[in-house]
Amino acid sequence: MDLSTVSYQKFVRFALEQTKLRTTLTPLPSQEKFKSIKAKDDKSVLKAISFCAPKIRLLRSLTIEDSQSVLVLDFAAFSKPEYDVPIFCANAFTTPSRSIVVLDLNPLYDVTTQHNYKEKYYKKLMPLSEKYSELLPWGGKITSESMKFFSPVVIWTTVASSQPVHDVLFSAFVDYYKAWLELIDETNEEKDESRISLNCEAQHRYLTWRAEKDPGYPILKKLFGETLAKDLVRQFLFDGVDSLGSKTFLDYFPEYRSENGTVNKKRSMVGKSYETRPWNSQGEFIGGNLNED
Ligand code: BLA
Repeated sequence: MDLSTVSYQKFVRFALEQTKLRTTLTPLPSQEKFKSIKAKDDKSVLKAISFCAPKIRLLRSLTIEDSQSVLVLDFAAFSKPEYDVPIFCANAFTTPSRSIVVLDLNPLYDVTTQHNYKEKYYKKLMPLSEKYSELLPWGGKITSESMKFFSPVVIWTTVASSQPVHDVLFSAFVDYYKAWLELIDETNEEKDESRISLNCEAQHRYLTWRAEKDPGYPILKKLFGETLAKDLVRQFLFDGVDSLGSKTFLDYFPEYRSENGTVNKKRSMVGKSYETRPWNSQGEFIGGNLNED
């Protein structure tokens, strides 16, 4: 596909417009800091925006577009820790031949074991994943650790790039983002300090995982060099990783400790699995016990 005919800007514009209809967005300092960074290749066009709102700790978007070779969307939104709302996550990596996509409302708590959390947020949303299961089919084996961060409605797909696929992706993005905004609208502030700290730690664990193991990192490193790529990851994409908690990657994921005490560079200690969708239409996990890995 000719990538100059498609773009992820429309996705970002839609999300901002919809959010502004419901709440007040305030730009964050990280937007100023990263908005004018340039890629080394002089071709990729970068757009970085970040905001907060009364119930939203961080809403940020990074797009990298080089219409000759690649389009990247990394869009996420995190509630403030006073709310246990799932994390909106839209990631797409599109080349002229293929698109790798994750679209989800990533749970704060393990939905395979915490049934209340699953019922609270995902029961109503199950029709969403049914709606797209044919056009955006399961993308095949995946880094097993990722499954703990995915919800029963996750769209994980690798598809041949085309205009119709791009249109379906937009439609799915619209549905999932509206669903997330509804959750934000409806959520009530948690007053119990211990529950607030649990929410905070759940976000911190998520940020810690992604800041260390995101599959997009090698590309960011190639485009921006190691120092800037690291700053982009820790201070922009996964902002909060250095402030929401003090645990380290190895505290959360001790299985990654290598013999000399550093973090094992492998993306997965378990390997890749889940050839087919491990959730049934009721949102029950049918992929075995995630915690036995
Ligand atoms: C591949 N990206 C992947 C894969 C997943 C994700 C699951 C398949 C490889 C794997 O099994 O891990 C995305 N994984 C996620 C997300 C979460 C997760 C969103 O655990 C959230 C919890 N992808 C991007 C960005 C880039 C990118 C911003 O989102 C580039 C800047 C690139 N993703 C990218 C590439 C691959 C990939 C190049 C294929 C390479 C690989 O398989 O490692």
